[in-house]
Amino acid sequence: MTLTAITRDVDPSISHCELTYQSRVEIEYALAVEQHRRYQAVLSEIGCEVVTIPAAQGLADCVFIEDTAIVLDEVAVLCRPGAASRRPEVAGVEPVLRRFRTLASIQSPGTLDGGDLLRVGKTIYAGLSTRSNQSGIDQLRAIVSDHGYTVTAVTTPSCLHLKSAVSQVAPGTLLVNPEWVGTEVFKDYQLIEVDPEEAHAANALLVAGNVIYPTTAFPRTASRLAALGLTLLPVDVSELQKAEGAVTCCSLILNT
Ligand code: CIR
Repeated sequence: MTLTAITRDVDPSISHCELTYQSRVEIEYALAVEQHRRYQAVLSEIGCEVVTIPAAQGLADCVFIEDTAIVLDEVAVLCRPGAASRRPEVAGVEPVLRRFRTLASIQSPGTLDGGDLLRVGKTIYAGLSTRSNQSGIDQLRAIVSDHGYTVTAVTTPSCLHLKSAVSQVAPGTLLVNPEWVGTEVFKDYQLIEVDPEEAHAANALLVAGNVIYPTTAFPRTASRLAALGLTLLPVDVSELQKAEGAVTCCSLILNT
């Protein structure tokens, strides 16, 4: 079994990205590209086959490929992003996913962003957010329940996506910002809280036992993770963070 990481290049229009909670600040395109290359290199170094889709001209947010799909072992579900500007991104991802999986897709009036979907084993936690609505979540449930998955909706009123507030860092262990998501639904997991001074620190990318993480941006939370004995692989995604991006959003990881 191989791990494939599908990524998508940064488009030069990234400065025109969608923004919900943050103010617009200048994004240095060349640095964003360099940081993204380093992110891809880390994925490659830990054994992923990295497949890269060219940027779609003028689609400012296309680097955030996670939002276009959720890929399970049994099926890939093409999302219908909540931001209308992002819906055309899906067309460029579809033919690549088709090489690896049977496809299903979310239809109007449903909206769903992959960033709102946290899969832990056979459970998918789905954020009800400004981007993902009940119809999108219900459609996802109808598609994946045949394959034995449970979909649990989680309200996320204070941040962009569910995975801005919670992500998996080890088997049975989640990294969480309790200010942004209720933790009751996650009570069966070991919960590591972000440092209170690092609100955006709950997004980590767990791949093959390694935690890809912006250690420089979130040193206090990184120390908490390191204290657990987790292997942290540092990446600097400062330019993508200015676009409200993080580490999970820049790849789709699949067993192939
Ligand atoms: C957006 O607002 O859609 C983009 N600027 C950022 C998306 C980040 N996606 C993610 O964390 N899954």
